[in-house]
Amino acid sequence: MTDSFPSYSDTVAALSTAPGYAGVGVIRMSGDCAIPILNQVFTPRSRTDSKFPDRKAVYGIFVNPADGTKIDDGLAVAMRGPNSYTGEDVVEISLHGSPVILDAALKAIIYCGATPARRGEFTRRAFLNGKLDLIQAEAVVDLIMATTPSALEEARGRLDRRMSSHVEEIIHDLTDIIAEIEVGIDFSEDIDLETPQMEGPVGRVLEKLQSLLESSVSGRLRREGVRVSIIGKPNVGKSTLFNALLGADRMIATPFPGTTRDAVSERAVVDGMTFIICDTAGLRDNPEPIEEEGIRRTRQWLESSDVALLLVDSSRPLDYQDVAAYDSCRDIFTIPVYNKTDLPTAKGEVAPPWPERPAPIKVSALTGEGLEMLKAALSSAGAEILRSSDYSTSCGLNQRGVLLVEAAAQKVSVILSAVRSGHPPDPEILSLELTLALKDLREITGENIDEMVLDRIFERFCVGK
Ligand SMILES: Nc1nc2c(ncn2[C@@H]2O[C@H](COP(=O)(O)OP(=O)(O)OP(=O)(O)O)[C@@H](O)[C@H]2O)c(=O)[nH]1
Ligand SMILES: [Mg+2]
Repeated sequence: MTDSFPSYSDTVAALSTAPGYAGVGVIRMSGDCAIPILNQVFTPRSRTDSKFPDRKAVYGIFVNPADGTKIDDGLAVAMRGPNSYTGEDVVEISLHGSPVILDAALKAIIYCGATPARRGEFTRRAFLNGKLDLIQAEAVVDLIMATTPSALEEARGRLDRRMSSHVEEIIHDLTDIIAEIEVGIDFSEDIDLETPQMEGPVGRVLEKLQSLLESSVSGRLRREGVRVSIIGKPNVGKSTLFNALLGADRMIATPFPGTTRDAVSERAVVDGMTFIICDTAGLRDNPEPIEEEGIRRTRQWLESSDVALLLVDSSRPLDYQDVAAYDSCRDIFTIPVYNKTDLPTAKGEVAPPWPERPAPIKVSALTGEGLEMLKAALSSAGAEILRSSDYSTSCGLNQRGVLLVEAAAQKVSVILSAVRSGHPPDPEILSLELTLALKDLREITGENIDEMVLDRIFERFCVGK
């Protein structure tokens, strides 16, 4: 490329509104050449606006720079960096929301040298230019994708740095502790590194990490919904109940035990609350290989569930397989459900292993009888779980953040045990281990983050954000 033909490749452009017909469509550009390109494609109606005053909507004509023909009329706003979303010069042009107009306008901008933006490119640039940390950048996509007011509020909290400030506080505390140990190493002849002095600060860091994990459970519940698994031995009617709760014929239900081979989940709103309901493979002894894999997946789902609906067939005697299925739900909020109440009730071979109260819910997944009772039980269980996880106040880290906090907490907890045991490792080792925990935490906010991890994060975004 010659000097007379500047490289515009750092300037990106994309349609920022959803594709399709609409009242208005917005094209966004970011980069050094955003305003020079605007000058080429957009002619302000008033001469006083010819320099595109900062953050002022300017009315004018969008022209095709190749032949000077008019594409549309609309509004353009220039936001000069660093005071813009990306930190660079940003331009937003609002035109009539016709896919033909917007396509022609975008082509004209690319003709002038801009590059089509990749998914999440604007937010990625905002992150790289220090306008947002990674927690906030990830909140942007959750804000856009929120399906309930409560998920929206949770994402808004993260975008407003409510979560970032907690993580930064712990980073700060940990940095202080490491600095103190380092001073001890440098002046080890003069200063005696007393372990009891470390126990308090390290213990407080661990407490803060643990409370971050707790609030992240609540954040996840608000963002994604309460996770419910339908559990039981084969043929008790799990898939039929799953379909009834969803109000859709989603899963195959047959009289043959072992019909469902995989765990399948769907989102359902019950009494205004979002649930992710999972139909699972029936739990039984001696399954054949495909079923065995299904059962492994069932158990995996169950581990991350908030509620288990333990289903039994009330027309058949309760047996040890029902008891074993109930045992699998030991650590989870479990609602026993007697299905097939439209058929005569059979006498059990074994006593029910669950408590008598609250009484199990009786339903017929086939006729729909009792379904309202079950939905009410589900929504009150959901409300209880949200309440116990501090529903009202918190926002939480996503799975990436949770894994990193868990990794940091693991390292800090090993050190705390060693310090408490009275046999702490050498100060050099202590410092090294705490520095590794610090690195985990810094990765949450995006310091020193790997390019590939960034690619994965921004893949979730739409083009134009
Ligand atoms: N009478 C009656 N039959 C039911 C009811 N619920 C399910 N069934 C029948 O029971 C059989 C098994 O139902 P499924 O929903 O496939 O049972 P499942 O628990 O998903 O079975 P697996 O996927 O094999 O573990 C089917 O023939 C259903 O029509 C019910 O409430 N009443
Ligand atoms: Mg099934």
